[in-house]
Amino acid sequence: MEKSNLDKLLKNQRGMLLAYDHGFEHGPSDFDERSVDPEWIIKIAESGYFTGVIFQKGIASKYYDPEKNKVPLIIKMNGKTSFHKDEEPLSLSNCSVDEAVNLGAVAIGYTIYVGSEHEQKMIDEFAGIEEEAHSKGLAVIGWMYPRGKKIKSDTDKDTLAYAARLGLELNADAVKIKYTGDPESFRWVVDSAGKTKVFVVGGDKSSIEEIIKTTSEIVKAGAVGWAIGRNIWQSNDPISTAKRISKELYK
Ligand code: FBP
Repeated sequence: MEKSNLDKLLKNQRGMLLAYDHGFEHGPSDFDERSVDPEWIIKIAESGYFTGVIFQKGIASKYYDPEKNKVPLIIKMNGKTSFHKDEEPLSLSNCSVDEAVNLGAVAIGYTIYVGSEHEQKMIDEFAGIEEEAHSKGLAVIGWMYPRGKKIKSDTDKDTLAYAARLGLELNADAVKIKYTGDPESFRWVVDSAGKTKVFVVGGDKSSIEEIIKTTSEIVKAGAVGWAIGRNIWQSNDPISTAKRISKELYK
């Protein structure tokens, strides 16, 4: 059986990953003067409430020090800019597994736009990365995002269950996926992922009450926790927001 480093990203079988690859995916428009600085994000990630932090290689290389920083690193391997808002997205790798290892990563992340007409290219690239990452002791997380004109709704229960199942079929240790909106339907998504753990995507900024409510629902449905960005570092007080979410997650 392949060894996985996913346990390094979990505490009591729950986890909260701080996502910060938005400068690549959306551009700096998601940031303000405080959150544009990766040093500030590392401070939030090191607050004790996060079990991992997600960076593209450039931020990791210039800001993350594996000797000093305690929060485990996940390197996001692929990405695309928002200039290509085409209906059939494609995202390809810009980093090697060896580079992720050298940067101090315990895991890699890779987006597959499930349903896109370019899906197969991402599946093929993911397969090679998965094999190499596992052979080098890294955990593998699939960002399983249904997109493209074949996808009617990216929060549909059966569509998300299919995307989660694809993560299991491709040997991801965890998937990062959207919430369906209710715990009963999300339970089917989690069940479909089998032994592949489920992290939920934070999404656009919403109220803290909404995030706390969703936290209790996703835990009830069997997810391990969040991979969350904007709802943390766009909040007025990111560390106390993280503390409140973490309290609910570990209840
Ligand atoms: P958020 O919690 O801010 O939604 O971050 C999760 C994430 O998956 C990021 O890793 C990524 O940059 C972004 O959302 C992609 O969002 P989208 O593809 O919807 O534009």
